[in-house]
Amino acid sequence: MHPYVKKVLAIVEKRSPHEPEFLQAVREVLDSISPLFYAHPEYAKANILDRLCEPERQILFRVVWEDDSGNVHVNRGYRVNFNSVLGPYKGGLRFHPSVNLSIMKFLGFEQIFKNSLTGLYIGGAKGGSDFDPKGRSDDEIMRFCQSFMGELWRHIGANTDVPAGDIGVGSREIGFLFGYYKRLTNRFDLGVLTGKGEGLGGSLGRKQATGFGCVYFADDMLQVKGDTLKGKTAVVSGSGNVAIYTIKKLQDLGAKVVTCSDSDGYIYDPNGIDFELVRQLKEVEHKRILEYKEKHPHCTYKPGSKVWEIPCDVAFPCATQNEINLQDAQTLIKNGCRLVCEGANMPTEYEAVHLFQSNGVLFGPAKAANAGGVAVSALEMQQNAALTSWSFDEVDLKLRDIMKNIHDHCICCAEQYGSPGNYVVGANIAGFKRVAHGMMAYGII
Ligand code: NDP
Ligand code: 2IT
Repeated sequence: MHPYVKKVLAIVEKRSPHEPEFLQAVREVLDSISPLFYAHPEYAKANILDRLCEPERQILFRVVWEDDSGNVHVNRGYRVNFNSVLGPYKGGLRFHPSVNLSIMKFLGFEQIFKNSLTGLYIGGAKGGSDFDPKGRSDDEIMRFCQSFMGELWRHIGANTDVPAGDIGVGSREIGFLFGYYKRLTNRFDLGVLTGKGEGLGGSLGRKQATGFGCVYFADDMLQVKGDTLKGKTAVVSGSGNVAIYTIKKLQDLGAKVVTCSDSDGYIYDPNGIDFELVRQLKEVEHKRILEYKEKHPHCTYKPGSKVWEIPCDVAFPCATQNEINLQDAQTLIKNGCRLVCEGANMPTEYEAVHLFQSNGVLFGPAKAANAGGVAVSALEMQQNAALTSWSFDEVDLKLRDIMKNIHDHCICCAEQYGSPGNYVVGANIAGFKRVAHGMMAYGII
């Protein structure tokens, strides 16, 4: 590792010793961009890395809300404005009981490079709360969202910070958040949030974008090897927004998807997952994946286990961080898996990534492979700014193009900096270079 990069890593470790997810994300990026610092001594002189690893602003706030029985609850709200060099802060909101500052910072840090890779004008941010939406009524969700926005509104804006969805936040929550923002500010600022509903300023294709984009990226990786997804057996984890549309596009391109999951367990359907049923159960009815078995009794439901034990050709982790550990990676490799493409953010532990790469498994890292979601969010911002809306096909074509550009850019940077075929190195260097260029141009701020 370049001595300057090593020095900054030690500073970050000292500054944030109790933030394991954040440190994991920083280590992975710093490790792979290290070669760049031999070619660009000016980056070290301007102390670019230390500046990049410290968020520009971190907002923490109390969220008080009342449940349907009149009990009063307190949660913690977060918004980490990580970097605004390339545009307004941009990134999702996560509502999940595991949310803490380390997770917010890892997600915000990753978002900087992901957003840079899209080639669009968006900075990096993340936010959310340790609120657990599971089992809550629509009214409770609404009251929570209103209380959350009761503080967040003063920090966001179409040219300042534009939140969107993530785990536990979909178009229902974005609707409640937007409605309350409008009421508080007396402004109909469509561009203040993305992932809005259809006909309500949301872009067609946003809902599908992360999953579709992830499969487009996998398709591009296979194409380089003269292969396709047709006829491949795929395992997908999760059954939320990203998983659902990853399954859909995999099926469209001729792969057979045999699994999906939630945090309770997984479904193995040897006949191929019934996409429409998963969509209905999870996107519309907000139910547990266990109910899939009621409609398809031939399938297997395995509680408390991970999908990675099912043999496959290609694997798509689409649930959450660190869901593939070293042992899962060994199992996948032993069973013949040839490609892993990350729909979720940092779903693969560091050692597992290296195991995949050293065993010749094609590995598509999250910040490149799942950038389709935020890219279409930026397209939503463009449509809102122009008070127009594009057709689904128009958005999907743009998404296809953006994913191909990201893929090619990764390949190109990996090759240029001595790691041909290494998409992790390619994505980190390509994402970093654009941000560093902006930071150098804007001076010491
Ligand atoms: P959803 O809330 O729609 O779905 C999340 C899915 O992952 C659910 O099936 C959920 O199961 C499962 N899950 C969540 N946490 C855990 C956990 N700790 N252990 C096991 N399973 C878990 O979220 P998304 O589909 O939007 O997000 C999934 C991943 O994709 C996240 O990593 C997110 O950051 C990333 N992502 C999302 C984008 C988007 O546009 N939405 C864009 C880019 C990345 P359960 O219901 O039991 O909690
Ligand atoms: O991780 C992500 O890229 C997202 N959750 C989407 C962010 C966005 O602003 O659309």
